[in-house]
Amino acid sequence: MAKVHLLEASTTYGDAEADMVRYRAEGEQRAHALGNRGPLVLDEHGRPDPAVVEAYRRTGFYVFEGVLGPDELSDLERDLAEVLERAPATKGSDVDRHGRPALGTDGTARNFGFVRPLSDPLGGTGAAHGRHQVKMFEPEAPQGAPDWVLQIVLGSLQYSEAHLRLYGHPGLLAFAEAVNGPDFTPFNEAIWIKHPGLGGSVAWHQDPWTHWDDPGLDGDTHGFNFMAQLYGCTSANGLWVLPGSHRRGRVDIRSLVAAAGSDRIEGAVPLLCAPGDVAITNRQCVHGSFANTSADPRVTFNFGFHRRSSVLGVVSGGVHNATAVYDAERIRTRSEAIAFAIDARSQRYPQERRYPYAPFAGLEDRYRWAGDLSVLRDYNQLDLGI
Ligand SMILES: O=C(O)CCC(=O)C(=O)O
Repeated sequence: MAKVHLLEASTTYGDAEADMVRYRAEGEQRAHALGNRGPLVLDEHGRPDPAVVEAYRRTGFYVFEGVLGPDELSDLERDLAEVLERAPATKGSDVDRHGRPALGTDGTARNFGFVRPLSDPLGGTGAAHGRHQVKMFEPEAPQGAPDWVLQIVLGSLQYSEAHLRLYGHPGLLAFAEAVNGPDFTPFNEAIWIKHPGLGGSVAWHQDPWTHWDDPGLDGDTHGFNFMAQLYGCTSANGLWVLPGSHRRGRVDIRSLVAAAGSDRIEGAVPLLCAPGDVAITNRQCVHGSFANTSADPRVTFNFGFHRRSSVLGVVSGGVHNATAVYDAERIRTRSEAIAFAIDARSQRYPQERRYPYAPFAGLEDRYRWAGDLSVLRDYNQLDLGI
Protein backbone atom coordinates (compact mmCIF):
# COMPACT_ATOMS: atom_id res chain seq x y z
CA MET A 1 0.00 0.00 0.00
CA ALA A 2 1.29 3.47 -0.83
CA LYS A 3 1.98 5.43 2.29
CA VAL A 4 0.49 8.89 2.60
CA HIS A 5 3.05 11.61 2.71
CA LEU A 6 4.22 11.75 6.29
CA LEU A 7 7.26 13.81 7.23
CA GLU A 8 10.37 11.70 6.91
CA ALA A 9 13.56 11.33 8.90
CA SER A 10 15.24 8.81 11.10
CA THR A 11 17.69 9.25 13.90
CA THR A 12 18.93 7.43 16.98
CA TYR A 13 18.33 7.45 20.69
CA GLY A 14 21.67 9.22 21.16
CA ASP A 15 23.75 7.89 24.07
CA ALA A 16 20.94 5.51 25.03
CA GLU A 17 20.78 3.84 21.60
CA ALA A 18 22.46 0.53 22.57
CA ASP A 19 20.35 0.20 25.73
CA MET A 20 17.24 1.03 23.77
CA VAL A 21 17.99 -1.61 21.14
CA ARG A 22 18.40 -4.24 23.87
CA TYR A 23 15.25 -3.08 25.68
CA ARG A 24 13.21 -3.33 22.49
CA ALA A 25 14.46 -6.86 21.71
CA GLU A 26 13.72 -8.09 25.25
CA GLY A 27 10.29 -6.45 25.20
CA GLU A 28 9.44 -8.12 21.87
CA GLN A 29 10.35 -11.53 23.32
CA ARG A 30 8.15 -10.97 26.36
CA ALA A 31 5.29 -9.74 24.16
CA HIS A 32 5.34 -12.92 22.08
CA ALA A 33 5.27 -15.09 25.22
CA LEU A 34 2.08 -13.54 26.65
CA GLY A 35 -0.43 -15.55 24.62
CA ASN A 36 -2.64 -12.54 23.93
CA ARG A 37 -2.83 -12.30 20.16
CA GLY A 38 -4.83 -14.00 17.42
CA PRO A 39 -7.78 -13.52 15.07
CA LEU A 40 -11.09 -11.96 16.09
CA VAL A 41 -13.41 -14.93 15.85
CA LEU A 42 -17.12 -14.81 16.71
CA ASP A 43 -19.44 -17.76 17.30
CA GLU A 44 -22.74 -18.28 15.45
CA HIS A 45 -24.43 -15.83 17.85
CA GLY A 46 -21.86 -13.14 17.07
CA ARG A 47 -20.07 -13.54 20.42
CA PRO A 48 -16.29 -13.65 20.89
CA ASP A 49 -14.40 -16.60 22.35
CA PRO A 50 -14.45 -16.35 26.19
CA ALA A 51 -10.80 -17.49 26.24
CA VAL A 52 -9.86 -14.37 24.28
CA VAL A 53 -11.82 -12.14 26.66
CA GLU A 54 -9.98 -13.88 29.50
CA ALA A 55 -6.57 -13.32 27.88
CA TYR A 56 -7.44 -9.62 27.50
CA ARG A 57 -8.54 -9.42 31.13
CA ARG A 58 -5.37 -11.21 32.31
CA THR A 59 -2.84 -9.06 30.51
CA GLY A 60 -4.78 -5.82 29.92
CA PHE A 61 -4.38 -5.92 26.18
CA TYR A 62 -4.86 -8.15 23.16
CA VAL A 63 -3.81 -7.95 19.50
CA PHE A 64 -6.52 -9.01 17.05
CA GLU A 65 -4.68 -10.01 13.93
CA GLY A 66 -5.84 -9.24 10.41
CA VAL A 67 -9.13 -7.54 11.31
CA LEU A 68 -9.01 -4.96 8.51
CA GLY A 69 -8.67 -5.97 4.89
CA PRO A 70 -7.03 -4.08 2.03
CA ASP A 71 -10.21 -2.17 1.06
CA GLU A 72 -10.77 -0.83 4.54
CA LEU A 73 -7.11 0.07 4.93
CA SER A 74 -7.18 1.95 1.61
CA ASP A 75 -10.29 3.87 2.71
CA LEU A 76 -8.61 4.81 5.98
CA GLU A 77 -5.44 5.84 4.18
CA ARG A 78 -7.34 7.97 1.69
CA ASP A 79 -9.13 9.78 4.49
CA LEU A 80 -5.90 10.23 6.39
CA ALA A 81 -4.27 11.81 3.32
CA GLU A 82 -7.18 14.25 3.06
CA VAL A 83 -7.02 15.09 6.77
CA LEU A 84 -3.30 15.79 6.48
CA GLU A 85 -3.87 18.00 3.43
CA ARG A 86 -6.52 20.00 5.21
CA ALA A 87 -5.05 20.07 8.75
CA PRO A 88 -3.73 23.34 10.19
CA ALA A 89 -0.38 24.04 8.54
CA THR A 90 1.30 24.18 11.95
CA LYS A 91 0.44 24.65 15.61
CA GLY A 92 -2.05 27.46 16.07
CA SER A 93 -2.63 27.99 12.36
CA ASP A 94 -6.14 28.62 11.05
CA VAL A 95 -5.16 27.69 7.50
CA ASP A 96 -3.95 24.49 5.91
CA ARG A 97 -0.71 24.11 3.95
CA HIS A 98 -2.50 25.47 0.86
CA GLY A 99 -3.74 28.61 2.65
CA ARG A 100 -7.36 27.39 2.87
CA PRO A 101 -9.34 27.52 6.13
CA ALA A 102 -8.05 24.48 7.98
CA LEU A 103 -10.14 21.50 8.95
CA GLY A 104 -11.82 22.08 12.29
CA THR A 105 -11.78 25.88 12.20
CA ASP A 106 -15.59 25.85 11.82
CA GLY A 107 -15.92 23.91 15.07
CA THR A 108 -15.50 24.73 18.75
CA ALA A 109 -12.62 22.51 19.75
CA ARG A 110 -8.95 22.62 18.80
CA ASN A 111 -8.74 19.01 17.69
CA PHE A 112 -5.29 19.04 16.09
CA GLY A 113 -2.44 18.49 18.54
CA PHE A 114 1.15 19.34 17.56
CA VAL A 115 4.40 18.55 19.35
CA ARG A 116 8.04 19.54 18.90
CA PRO A 117 9.90 16.80 16.99
CA LEU A 118 10.88 13.86 19.24
CA SER A 119 9.75 15.75 22.32
CA ASP A 120 7.66 14.78 25.33
CA PRO A 121 5.28 17.67 25.98
CA LEU A 122 3.36 16.05 28.85
CA GLY A 123 5.71 14.05 31.08
CA GLY A 124 6.26 15.64 34.49
CA THR A 125 3.65 18.36 33.90
CA GLY A 126 0.27 18.85 35.53
CA ALA A 127 -1.52 18.51 32.16
CA ALA A 128 -4.36 15.98 31.88
CA HIS A 129 -4.77 15.78 35.66
CA GLY A 130 -1.02 15.17 36.09
CA ARG A 131 -1.26 11.58 34.91
CA HIS A 132 2.00 11.68 32.90
CA GLN A 133 4.20 11.55 35.97
CA VAL A 134 7.71 11.49 34.50
CA LYS A 135 9.34 13.11 31.49
CA MET A 136 10.64 10.77 28.79
CA PHE A 137 14.09 10.99 27.25
CA GLU A 138 14.00 13.45 24.32
CA PRO A 139 16.40 12.51 21.52
CA GLU A 140 17.88 15.36 19.51
CA ALA A 141 15.77 16.31 16.51
CA PRO A 142 17.44 15.79 13.13
CA GLN A 143 18.79 18.76 11.18
CA GLY A 144 16.10 20.53 9.19
CA ALA A 145 13.25 19.14 11.29
CA PRO A 146 10.11 21.30 11.28
CA ASP A 147 9.27 23.27 14.42
CA TRP A 148 6.12 21.26 15.05
CA VAL A 149 4.71 17.92 13.93
CA LEU A 150 1.08 16.83 14.05
CA GLN A 151 0.65 14.08 16.64
CA ILE A 152 -3.05 13.67 17.31
CA VAL A 153 -6.39 14.41 15.67
CA LEU A 154 -9.20 14.30 18.21
CA GLY A 155 -12.88 13.89 17.41
CA SER A 156 -11.74 12.12 14.26
CA LEU A 157 -15.13 10.62 13.30
CA GLN A 158 -16.20 14.08 12.09
CA TYR A 159 -13.26 14.19 9.64
CA SER A 160 -13.21 10.62 8.32
CA GLU A 161 -16.06 8.46 7.14
CA ALA A 162 -13.69 5.50 7.03
CA HIS A 163 -12.97 5.96 10.73
CA LEU A 164 -16.72 6.20 11.34
CA ARG A 165 -17.24 2.90 9.50
CA LEU A 166 -14.44 1.30 11.49
CA TYR A 167 -16.21 2.50 14.65
CA GLY A 168 -19.22 0.41 13.61
CA HIS A 169 -17.20 -2.82 13.14
CA PRO A 170 -19.50 -5.68 14.24
CA GLY A 171 -16.77 -7.92 15.64
CA LEU A 172 -15.11 -5.15 17.60
CA LEU A 173 -18.45 -3.91 18.95
CA ALA A 174 -19.32 -7.49 19.96
CA PHE A 175 -16.06 -7.55 21.89
CA ALA A 176 -16.95 -4.20 23.50
CA GLU A 177 -20.22 -5.79 24.58
CA ALA A 178 -18.47 -8.86 26.01
CA VAL A 179 -16.27 -6.63 28.18
CA ASN A 180 -18.59 -3.73 29.04
CA GLY A 181 -22.10 -5.16 28.62
CA PRO A 182 -24.68 -4.52 25.87
CA ASP A 183 -25.31 -0.92 26.98
CA PHE A 184 -21.64 0.10 26.64
CA THR A 185 -20.99 3.77 25.94
CA PRO A 186 -18.42 5.72 23.95
CA PHE A 187 -15.25 7.22 25.43
CA ASN A 188 -13.47 9.14 22.66
CA GLU A 189 -11.80 8.70 19.27
CA ALA A 190 -8.52 9.94 17.85
CA ILE A 191 -5.95 9.39 15.14
CA TRP A 192 -2.41 9.09 16.53
CA ILE A 193 0.36 9.93 14.07
CA LYS A 194 4.00 9.13 14.71
CA HIS A 195 6.04 10.63 11.89
CA PRO A 196 9.24 8.68 11.13
CA GLY A 197 12.24 10.14 12.93
CA LEU A 198 10.15 13.04 14.26
CA GLY A 199 7.15 11.75 16.21
CA GLY A 200 7.13 12.74 19.88
CA SER A 201 6.72 10.42 22.84
CA VAL A 202 3.69 9.94 25.05
CA ALA A 203 4.98 9.65 28.61
CA TRP A 204 4.04 6.57 30.65
CA HIS A 205 0.60 7.00 32.15
CA GLN A 206 -2.67 5.36 33.09
CA ASP A 207 -5.55 7.12 31.35
CA PRO A 208 -8.06 7.50 34.20
CA TRP A 209 -8.45 10.34 36.65
CA THR A 210 -11.70 9.28 38.34
CA HIS A 211 -12.77 6.26 40.44
CA TRP A 212 -9.29 5.32 41.71
CA ASP A 213 -10.54 5.40 45.29
CA ASP A 214 -13.90 3.83 44.49
CA PRO A 215 -14.38 0.64 46.58
CA GLY A 216 -15.99 -0.95 43.53
CA LEU A 217 -12.92 -0.38 41.33
CA ASP A 218 -12.11 -3.44 39.22
CA GLY A 219 -10.08 -4.20 36.12
CA ASP A 220 -12.79 -2.90 33.77
CA THR A 221 -13.90 0.26 35.55
CA HIS A 222 -12.29 2.62 33.03
CA GLY A 223 -12.93 0.74 29.82
CA PHE A 224 -10.51 0.36 26.95
CA ASN A 225 -9.33 1.69 23.61
CA PHE A 226 -9.31 -0.17 20.33
CA MET A 227 -6.17 0.77 18.38
CA ALA A 228 -6.38 -0.06 14.66
CA GLN A 229 -3.05 0.02 12.88
CA LEU A 230 -2.82 1.40 9.36
CA TYR A 231 0.84 0.53 8.77
CA GLY A 232 1.42 -1.80 11.70
CA CYS A 233 3.58 -0.89 14.66
CA THR A 234 6.91 -1.96 16.06
CA SER A 235 8.79 -1.76 19.32
CA ALA A 236 10.34 1.47 18.00
CA ASN A 237 7.25 3.40 16.95
CA GLY A 238 4.40 1.66 18.76
CA LEU A 239 2.70 1.78 22.12
CA TRP A 240 4.22 -0.07 25.09
CA VAL A 241 2.08 -1.59 27.84
CA LEU A 242 2.90 -2.92 31.32
CA PRO A 243 0.98 -6.24 31.34
CA GLY A 244 -1.37 -6.76 34.28
CA SER A 245 -1.01 -3.18 35.55
CA HIS A 246 -4.72 -2.51 34.99
CA ARG A 247 -5.37 -4.51 38.16
CA ARG A 248 -2.86 -2.69 40.35
CA GLY A 249 -4.89 0.46 41.05
CA ARG A 250 -3.09 3.73 40.57
CA VAL A 251 0.55 2.93 39.87
CA ASP A 252 3.45 5.04 41.11
CA ILE A 253 5.19 5.50 37.77
CA ARG A 254 7.94 7.61 39.34
CA SER A 255 9.11 4.55 41.29
CA LEU A 256 9.06 2.37 38.18
CA VAL A 257 11.30 4.86 36.39
CA ALA A 258 13.53 5.27 39.45
CA ALA A 259 13.89 1.47 39.74
CA ALA A 260 14.78 1.17 36.05
CA GLY A 261 17.15 4.15 36.17
CA SER A 262 15.57 5.42 32.95
CA ASP A 263 12.24 5.59 31.13
CA ARG A 264 12.79 1.96 30.02
CA ILE A 265 10.58 0.56 32.78
CA GLU A 266 10.91 -3.11 33.61
CA GLY A 267 8.49 -5.70 32.29
CA ALA A 268 6.76 -3.47 29.72
CA VAL A 269 6.08 -4.91 26.26
CA PRO A 270 5.44 -3.32 22.87
CA LEU A 271 2.27 -3.77 20.84
CA LEU A 272 3.51 -5.62 17.75
CA CYS A 273 1.06 -5.28 14.89
CA ALA A 274 0.87 -5.77 11.15
CA PRO A 275 -1.22 -3.42 8.99
CA GLY A 276 -4.88 -4.17 9.72
CA ASP A 277 -4.31 -5.56 13.21
CA VAL A 278 -6.44 -3.98 15.93
CA ALA A 279 -5.18 -3.95 19.50
CA ILE A 280 -7.39 -3.46 22.52
CA THR A 281 -5.73 -1.80 25.51
CA ASN A 282 -7.23 -1.39 28.95
CA ARG A 283 -7.18 2.30 29.92
CA GLN A 284 -6.01 1.38 33.43
CA CYS A 285 -2.81 -0.23 32.11
CA VAL A 286 0.39 1.75 32.44
CA HIS A 287 1.22 2.59 28.81
CA GLY A 288 3.22 5.03 26.75
CA SER A 289 5.27 5.39 23.60
CA PHE A 290 8.83 6.50 22.95
CA ALA A 291 9.85 9.17 20.49
CA ASN A 292 9.80 7.59 17.04
CA THR A 293 13.45 7.63 16.01
CA SER A 294 12.77 4.87 13.46
CA ALA A 295 12.21 5.28 9.73
CA ASP A 296 8.73 3.74 10.02
CA PRO A 297 5.54 5.78 10.27
CA ARG A 298 2.84 4.73 12.71
CA VAL A 299 -0.81 5.73 12.31
CA THR A 300 -3.34 4.41 14.83
CA PHE A 301 -7.10 4.89 14.70
CA ASN A 302 -8.22 4.86 18.33
CA PHE A 303 -11.74 4.43 19.65
CA GLY A 304 -12.71 3.56 23.18
CA PHE A 305 -15.72 2.31 25.11
CA HIS A 306 -16.89 2.29 28.70
CA ARG A 307 -19.25 0.42 30.92
CA ARG A 308 -22.39 2.55 31.28
CA SER A 309 -22.29 2.33 35.08
CA SER A 310 -18.78 3.83 35.06
CA VAL A 311 -19.91 7.05 33.39
CA LEU A 312 -23.57 7.54 34.31
CA GLY A 313 -23.95 10.40 36.79
CA VAL A 314 -20.21 11.06 36.97
CA VAL A 315 -18.95 14.64 36.95
CA SER A 316 -15.86 14.61 34.80
CA GLY A 317 -14.01 16.10 31.82
CA GLY A 318 -11.32 18.72 31.88
CA VAL A 319 -8.84 17.04 29.53
CA HIS A 320 -10.17 17.55 26.00
CA ASN A 321 -13.53 19.08 26.89
CA ALA A 322 -15.31 20.92 29.67
CA THR A 323 -16.15 19.36 33.01
CA ALA A 324 -19.82 18.38 33.18
CA VAL A 325 -22.19 15.80 34.55
CA TYR A 326 -22.52 12.74 32.36
CA ASP A 327 -26.27 12.36 32.63
CA ALA A 328 -28.42 9.93 30.62
CA GLU A 329 -29.19 12.52 27.96
CA ARG A 330 -25.55 13.33 27.34
CA ILE A 331 -24.67 9.64 27.14
CA ARG A 332 -27.47 9.03 24.67
CA THR A 333 -26.57 11.98 22.46
CA ARG A 334 -22.90 10.96 22.45
CA SER A 335 -23.86 7.35 21.65
CA GLU A 336 -25.65 8.42 18.46
CA ALA A 337 -22.26 8.25 16.77
CA ILE A 338 -22.32 4.47 17.32
CA ALA A 339 -25.76 4.20 15.69
CA PHE A 340 -24.61 6.23 12.66
CA ALA A 341 -21.38 4.25 12.46
CA ILE A 342 -23.22 0.91 12.35
CA ASP A 343 -25.39 2.15 9.51
CA ALA A 344 -22.48 3.70 7.59
CA ARG A 345 -20.63 0.41 7.88
CA SER A 346 -23.55 -1.73 6.77
CA GLN A 347 -23.90 0.39 3.61
CA ARG A 348 -20.21 -0.11 2.74
CA TYR A 349 -20.07 -3.78 3.80
CA PRO A 350 -23.63 -5.10 3.21
CA GLN A 351 -22.43 -8.72 3.44
CA GLU A 352 -21.37 -8.29 7.08
CA ARG A 353 -23.70 -9.04 9.98
CA ARG A 354 -24.78 -5.64 11.33
CA TYR A 355 -24.04 -5.16 15.04
CA PRO A 356 -27.29 -4.82 17.05
CA TYR A 357 -26.50 -2.00 19.49
CA ALA A 358 -29.05 -2.51 22.27
CA PRO A 359 -29.53 1.14 23.40
CA PHE A 360 -30.73 2.04 19.87
CA ALA A 361 -32.66 -1.14 19.06
CA GLY A 362 -35.68 -0.34 16.86
CA LEU A 363 -34.35 3.13 15.98
CA GLU A 364 -32.31 2.06 12.97
CA ASP A 365 -34.36 4.20 10.54
CA ARG A 366 -33.74 7.31 12.60
CA TYR A 367 -29.97 6.84 12.31
CA ARG A 368 -29.54 6.13 8.59
CA TRP A 369 -26.18 7.43 7.46
CA ALA A 370 -26.54 9.94 4.62
CA GLY A 371 -22.84 10.65 4.14
CA ASP A 372 -22.87 14.10 5.72
CA LEU A 373 -20.05 14.35 8.25
CA SER A 374 -21.26 17.78 9.37
CA VAL A 375 -23.92 16.07 11.52
CA LEU A 376 -21.00 15.04 13.72
CA ARG A 377 -19.47 18.52 14.00
CA ASP A 378 -18.22 19.03 17.56
CA TYR A 379 -19.70 15.69 18.65
CA ASN A 380 -16.57 15.12 20.74
CA GLN A 381 -17.47 18.02 23.03
CA LEU A 382 -19.60 15.30 24.63
CA ASP A 383 -16.79 12.75 25.00
CA LEU A 384 -17.03 10.68 28.17
CA GLY A 385 -13.56 10.82 29.67
CA ILE A 386 -13.12 9.41 33.17
O1 LIG B 1 -0.54 5.75 20.68
C1 LIG B 1 0.15 6.36 21.46
O2 LIG B 1 1.35 6.56 21.29
C2 LIG B 1 -0.45 6.89 22.73
C3 LIG B 1 -1.84 6.42 22.96
C4 LIG B 1 -2.31 6.69 24.34
O3 LIG B 1 -1.59 7.03 25.24
C5 LIG B 1 -3.73 6.52 24.64
O4 LIG B 1 -4.51 6.20 23.75
O5 LIG B 1 -4.07 6.71 25.83
